[in-house]
Amino acid sequence: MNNLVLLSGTASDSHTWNLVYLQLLLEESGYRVLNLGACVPPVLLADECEAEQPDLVVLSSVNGHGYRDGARALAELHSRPRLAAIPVVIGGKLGTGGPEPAQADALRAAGFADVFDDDTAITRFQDFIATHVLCRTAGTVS
Ligand code: B12
Repeated sequence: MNNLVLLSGTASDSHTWNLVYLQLLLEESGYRVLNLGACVPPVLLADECEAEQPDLVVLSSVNGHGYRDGARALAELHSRPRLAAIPVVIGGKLGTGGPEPAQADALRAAGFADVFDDDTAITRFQDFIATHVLCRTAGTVS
């Protein structure tokens, strides 16, 4: 059975083509994808993660509120012991003024496995899923 990726928009974000793009990219890379769609509140996101136990959670936001929405989503996920080991990443246009490295580092410090918010996002994300997710399943990465 292929690895399952749970893909979701953030609570305030109504954009959907970013999610379609990422779903296709992940499926073409061999992953199963559960796409929750846009405007997903943290509690619903965490409920779905508890039910599905995905190998990776991918959050996407392009409306400019991603740094803030992402932090709230992660806080809910990490408040639940059964989700503690599942890596969570976020990417897109997370602020309104372009990439903000300090904000991205704050999200990493809060517990995101990585943050993809600049021109290298897709390339770095492809490297991430090829190594981290497959290695985690094989038991070589905690
Ligand atoms: C189409 C569009 C809309 C449509 C959305 C239709 C739909 N079904 O999705 C409509 C008209 C509804 C819309 C609404 C709004 N929009 Co709009 N929209 C766009 C637009 C023109 C294109 C977005 C798009 O579909 N791109 C195609 C997809 C495939 O690309 P993408 O979204 O950029 O995602 C790429 C990357 O960001 C990255 N990526 C995204 N997520 C992730 C996650 C990971 C993990 C990784 C690795 C990569 C990644 O990968 C994708 C492929 O490269 C952009 C401007 C632009 N040219 O980008 C503005 C834009 C995103 N919108 C914007 C805004 C402000 C809004 C509104 C708030 C406007 C308003 N005042 O109402 C609302 C949103 C309300 C809300 N609650 O969210 C701003 C966001 C500002 C910012 N972040 O700096 C933008 C950038 C326009 C601008 N220049 O100001 N929008």
